[in-house]
Amino acid sequence: MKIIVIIPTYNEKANIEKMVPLLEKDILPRIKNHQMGILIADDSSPDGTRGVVEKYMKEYKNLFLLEGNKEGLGAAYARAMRYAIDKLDAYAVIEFDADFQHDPHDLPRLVAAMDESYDYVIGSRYIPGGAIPKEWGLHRKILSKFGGLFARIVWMNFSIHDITSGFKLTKSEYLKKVDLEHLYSKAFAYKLHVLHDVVKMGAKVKEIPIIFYERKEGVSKINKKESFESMFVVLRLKFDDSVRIIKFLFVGGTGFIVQLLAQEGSARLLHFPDSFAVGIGAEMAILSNFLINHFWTFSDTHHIKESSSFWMKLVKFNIASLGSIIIQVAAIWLAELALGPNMHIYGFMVKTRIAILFPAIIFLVIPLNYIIYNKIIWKTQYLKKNLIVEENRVL
Ligand SMILES: Nc1nc2c(ncn2[C@@H]2O[C@H](COP(=O)(O)OP(=O)(O)O)[C@@H](O)[C@H]2O)c(=O)[nH]1
Ligand SMILES: [Mg+2]
Repeated sequence: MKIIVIIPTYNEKANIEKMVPLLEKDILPRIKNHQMGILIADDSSPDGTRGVVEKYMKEYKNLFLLEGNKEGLGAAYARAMRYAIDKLDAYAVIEFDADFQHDPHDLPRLVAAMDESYDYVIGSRYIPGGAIPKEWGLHRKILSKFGGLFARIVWMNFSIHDITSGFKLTKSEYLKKVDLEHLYSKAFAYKLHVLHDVVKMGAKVKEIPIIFYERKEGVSKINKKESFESMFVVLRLKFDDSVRIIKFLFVGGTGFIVQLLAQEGSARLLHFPDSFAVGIGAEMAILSNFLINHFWTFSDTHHIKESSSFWMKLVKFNIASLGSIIIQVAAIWLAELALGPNMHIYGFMVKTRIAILFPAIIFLVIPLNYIIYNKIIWKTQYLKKNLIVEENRVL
């Protein structure tokens, strides 16, 4: 398979002068079962990095250069990844720094992990055997650790220990489905976006320990404002993931209003008996909730062939709604049995049926409905699978 090591450079002449021959003569030949290549993504470095690369290109036929304007690390990587996939036909790409902070001797270990059938291999500083530079002060150590911790907490993903590592291998099959041209950051935080998307697609991830060294030549291009941008990117991605649940909650709110309007309308204007009006109100709310959820909250699921027809979904939705009523009745019945018809909360006497209604809806009805809608009615679990099937057809 063809694997391209992408090295972004900005004023890395001294480093690239040593790095290219080391990789070409010593490291890459050790990887015998793959066709290895190097793509330097240089942003017109004023120090003449380009000249060095062009000199080496005469000697090494698997060395490529992609020039661009300086927009940031993420922009350089996005451009280089696209080039590696489309023009160089890469099966996988490796993200790798020019400045020897990543040990070139670790490259074969990343590839070996891919050969073990992993799709996304992360060189990790924060698992046993990995390390960050001893020379770093406490401030820098905390900052480095905090960025990743923030993402892990917001995304509730604790299975990956080094989210901000810049040394990793990604199979193109996954990278192709990432919208590289619209990443939320053109700078350092691009890597959070790519990781988020690749993991969400269900890539098999492996972390291998790496030691991250102190930079020896040249200067770091990272600045403080990037930490804030990273947090913003993490939150924006979380928001994207939460859009469905936000819509779902909103629809629930509109259902309440529809119920009230239909109930009062049929009682006051049409003079239906009260109990009948309540029934009409409830069914109207169920109907409107179903329609808005079907055509808005879950509109991206219509092509899923594993799911049932529109009418069957409506039937299931009604059954689920009936289930919600039963849960509420049962919760109140049990609470009254245990606590009596009245409760004392902070010295106030409250009817048990009122005190229990809110927690029952928030902790039982809403989560349960959300799960039923996703798993049983609109079957969102098939979205990921269908996406991959579609992709294969196009290829
Ligand atoms: N092409 C390109 N490369 C960049 C840019 N910013 C950083 N790099 C390269 O990305 C790698 C990592 O950057 P560095 O400044 O060392 O980040 P740090 O290790 O986090 O301090 C190095 O090889 C840099 O030359 C950029 O804007 N464009
Ligand atoms: Mg560096």
